[in-house]
Amino acid sequence: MRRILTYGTFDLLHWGHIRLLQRARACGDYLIVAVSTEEFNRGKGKKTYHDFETRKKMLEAVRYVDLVIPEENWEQKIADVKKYEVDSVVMGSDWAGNPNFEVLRPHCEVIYLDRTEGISTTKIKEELGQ
Ligand code: C2G
Repeated sequence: MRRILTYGTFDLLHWGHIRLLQRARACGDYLIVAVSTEEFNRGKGKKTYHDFETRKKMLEAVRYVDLVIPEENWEQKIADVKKYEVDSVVMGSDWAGNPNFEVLRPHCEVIYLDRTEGISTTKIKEELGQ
């Protein structure tokens, strides 16, 4: 059973997120999503519309997602890969080459999938005038 892990904020869940989850799941048989906590987002200077619990519940309702865990810091990824026996970490291409993910290569495969153009949480907020 190939186990896949991905990380993200997944605020205002949209088609770009769903397409990423769909393709990440298709890379294996089991998809784990590590969703960022409020604390971690504050550290990234990110304010989300939905809180952690809501973003977690929304992801758990997505057919491609098998398990949702908290992303609390940048340093947990190697431990996550070992703890959940992950075969591949899959991220969108905006993360391609990022040291936070390249550091995982000795422990698992790292795959970057093309981002879905024309959609982002920021764009949604801007177009809704927030
Ligand atoms: N994504 C995508 N296409 C979009 C928007 C997002 O493929 N139009 C992908 C991103 O590349 C990422 C995932 O969907 O792999 C989640 O995106 P965000 O919620 O914006 O997550 P991010 O802020 O990139 O947080 O430790 C890593 C961070 O937690 C990632």
